[in-house]
Amino acid sequence: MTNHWVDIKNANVVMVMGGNAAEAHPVGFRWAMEAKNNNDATLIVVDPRFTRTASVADIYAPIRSGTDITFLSGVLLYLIDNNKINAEYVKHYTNAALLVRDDFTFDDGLFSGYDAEKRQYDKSSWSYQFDDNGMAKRDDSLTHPRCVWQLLKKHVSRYTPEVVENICGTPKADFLRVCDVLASTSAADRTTTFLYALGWTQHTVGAQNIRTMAMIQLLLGNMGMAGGGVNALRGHSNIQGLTDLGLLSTSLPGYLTLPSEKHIDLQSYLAANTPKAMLAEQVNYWSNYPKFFVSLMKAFYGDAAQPENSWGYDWLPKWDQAWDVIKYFNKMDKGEVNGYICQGFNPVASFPDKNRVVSSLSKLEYLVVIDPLVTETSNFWQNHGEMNDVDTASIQTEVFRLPSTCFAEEDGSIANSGRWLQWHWKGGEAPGEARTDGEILAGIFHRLRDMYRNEGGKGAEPLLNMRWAYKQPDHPESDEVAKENNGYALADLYDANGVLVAKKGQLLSSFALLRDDGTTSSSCWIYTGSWTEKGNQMANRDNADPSGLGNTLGWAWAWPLNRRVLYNRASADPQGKPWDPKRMLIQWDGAKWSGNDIPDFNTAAPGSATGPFIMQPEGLGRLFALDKLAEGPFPEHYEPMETPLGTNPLHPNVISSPVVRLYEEDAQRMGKKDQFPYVGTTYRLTEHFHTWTKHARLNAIAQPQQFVEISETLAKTKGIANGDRVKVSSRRGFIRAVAVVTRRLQALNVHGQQVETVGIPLHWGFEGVTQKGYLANTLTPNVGDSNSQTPEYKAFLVNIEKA
Ligand SMILES: Nc1nc2c(c(=O)[nH]1)N[C@H]1C(S)=C(S)[C@@H](COP(=O)(O)OP(=O)(O)OC[C@H]3O[C@@H](n4cnc5c(=O)[nH]c(N)nc54)[C@H](O)[C@@H]3O)O[C@H]1N2
Ligand SMILES: Nc1nc2c(c(=O)[nH]1)N[C@H]1C(S)=C(S)[C@@H](COP(=O)(O)OP(=O)(O)OC[C@H]3O[C@@H](n4cnc5c(=O)[nH]c(N)nc54)[C@H](O)[C@@H]3O)O[C@H]1N2
Ligand SMILES: [Mo]
Repeated sequence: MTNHWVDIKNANVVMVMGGNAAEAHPVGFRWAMEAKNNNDATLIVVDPRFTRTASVADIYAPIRSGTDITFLSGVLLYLIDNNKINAEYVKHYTNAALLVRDDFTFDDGLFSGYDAEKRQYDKSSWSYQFDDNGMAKRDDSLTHPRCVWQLLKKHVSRYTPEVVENICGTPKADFLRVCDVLASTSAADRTTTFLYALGWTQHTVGAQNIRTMAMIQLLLGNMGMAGGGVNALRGHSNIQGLTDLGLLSTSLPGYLTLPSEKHIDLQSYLAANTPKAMLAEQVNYWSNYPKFFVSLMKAFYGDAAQPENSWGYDWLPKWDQAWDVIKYFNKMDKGEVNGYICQGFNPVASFPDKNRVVSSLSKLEYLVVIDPLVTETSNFWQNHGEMNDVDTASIQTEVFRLPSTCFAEEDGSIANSGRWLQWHWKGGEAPGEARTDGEILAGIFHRLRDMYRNEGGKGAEPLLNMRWAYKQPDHPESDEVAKENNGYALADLYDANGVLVAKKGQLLSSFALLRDDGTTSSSCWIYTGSWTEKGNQMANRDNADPSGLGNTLGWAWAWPLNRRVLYNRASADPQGKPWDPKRMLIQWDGAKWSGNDIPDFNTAAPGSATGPFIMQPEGLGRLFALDKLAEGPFPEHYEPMETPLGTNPLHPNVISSPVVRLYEEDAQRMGKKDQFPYVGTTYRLTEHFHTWTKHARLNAIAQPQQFVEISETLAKTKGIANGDRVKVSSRRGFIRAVAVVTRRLQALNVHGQQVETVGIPLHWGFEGVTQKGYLANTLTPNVGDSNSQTPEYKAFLVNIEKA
């Protein structure tokens, strides 16, 4: 989230699209209700299903799964055509005025630079025009035919209300009503907050869904504002921490990039990742990249990281392409993987195309499962009839189960969606032989390191040189790791005026103190300030809220630097006056910014040329994304990989995303609408958490048995009655379940045909105390978004029959 949970109460419009917050975030959703009940906010839900969130909404609009870019581009067109934008904000805080290269084009579904063979773009034309000083050219009148504003207007001009209705199946009147309410927040003192989750991310165009919404927020002037922002409601309680700490295949902690094989040395790596300002007078905060990176290497390798060895740069792995789960299982299936360590992951239940996952695991020599529970993955080799039809005797994979504790059995911090790090304390001792994940990993680490020491082997340096300075080497404590994340002064540190700012050995109070000369360490720069010489800031529990905005700066600690609303400089106009005085976040006191939040790093006086989007080298919010996304600098509608239309009404030559992440083996497992005419979509229920709570009797009682949901019209066509057993099949397999016939799902009229949706909750499997069920992921396709590699769990093709 750019904002945070409590801040939702400040919104005038709460737009829930691409998520079902009442169901999946029932505690946080209270803040949406608070906005509705106490701030007179309008709650809008746009979802293929009439959900529990929709049941308390002021406006509900249906949409065909996988078509949100069309809907949101239609909103962009509406705002532009009706002049419902915050014009001053757009002009000064976005890149609307910047000129784009002449060779950037868009035609018949493709942007310039497409290479059909590689299924990739050469993105060099997706850039600005630069002057002799390397600064982007601009036209503040916004009339130049190559300025972002004019190109954007042209690009979205195709997304008329009629096109939205035709592609999304959203009735035109519903769409226009949503537009009208959103448009009301272009007023300087009104905001919309967008709450989204997997209904947007789990598509082959997931990242672009979110981006289109972010563009709306820029046009409305809602970024940086209390009650505004781009707010991902994250999934597992600490999944924000997962991305913060770089647990993605091409990331390092603090949103640094893991080197690729293109960057053969430290210099080329730093050059590629340290942006140069694209406009004069910008903060361009990523220009500090080398400080964050070198401090990370000092945390990893300690004294072994020295300038002579480029701080241990060669010890980091270098990627060729994203080594995500899609690629890994593809290699496993080809027999190219010997062993797999599965920690807190149940891929048989949660990864697409379950039958292929099981056959891939069968090709391993060994599988290690680190988990507090028995999972479908640790028992993948067992035959459970149709639910897991394997030939146990032929599977040679050796499975090791290492029971772990869960979060309630250890101290630690949890990062929530609002970037708050909240410390928690162990609630009880773990049962049986369970150990913490840290202990288990430490045990593996020491044994591996000893083997390398004694027997030698390739690529041992990272292990041999790793810093491991814990009091009990076999049992790192959470507080030790947390302080390592925060970071230390490794020498006395002086500022530019020669004043001592931190003594050797002290915890650092801010990432502004980090250096690229080896005198500081921090294993996650954005967490610097979370545990300082003043103590553990994450354990702060003062909920005083003097402004009434809910920023509670004394409660826990938010990265970066306890800032609650990112880019809060944009909450004031260029002259420094808050757009909405009632919701003032920061203001200029004549010498500095201060107010009800920790001011953004923009220290420039009002009226200066310094833009509020300090992480961008031009300081501006990007309506044109340059080369950041795989499909193009503007969003474009592409059909889901398995489309119920079989065409793209906008450009039949380019149906689905031209750059999807798809392996040939999986391409052969894609279905067509003639055999599988209905849209399948998977989702959650409040009563269960993934496949864990089917082990808990109370949850099993609340939702004991697997079901699927269909509309009354589909039920009639197929002769299915409420409560009948049905078989749902896709190109990849089938499941059986009970049919729930409901008016919550409706056929949508799309491009001259009726599109029906089959709703598939995902919580059942062959383990646990619920009734045994088929894994929903038996049906889903293994195809991913080309930016995030997230699989398309929300839109695929199925058939349904009475069993
Ligand atoms: N009780 C409970 N809570 C949970 C979880 C759980 O298992 N149980 N899981 C947690 C996790 S890990 C996560 S990531 C979050 C997920 O939170 P959510 O994303 O809110 O959950 P989902 O139920 O997967 O999907 C949300 C909605 O997206 C809609 N949808 C599907 N396709 C589209 C589309 O193309 N466009 C639009 N606009 N909507 C679409 C679906 O109909 C569904 O109502 O929930 C978390 N919270
Ligand atoms: N069809 C379909 N598939 C989906 C989704 C969907 O919407 N539709 N949603 C996707 C999403 S958003 C997510 S997040 C994934 C989740 O998929 P997974 O990452 O596989 O997550 P879980 O099943 O929630 O948890 C995995 C395991 O972690 C264990 N665990 C819990 N606490 C600890 C701990 O402290 N240490 C260790 N070592 N293990 C622990 C649990 O017991 C569980 O077995 O599923 C994805 N799969
Ligand atoms: Mo998730």
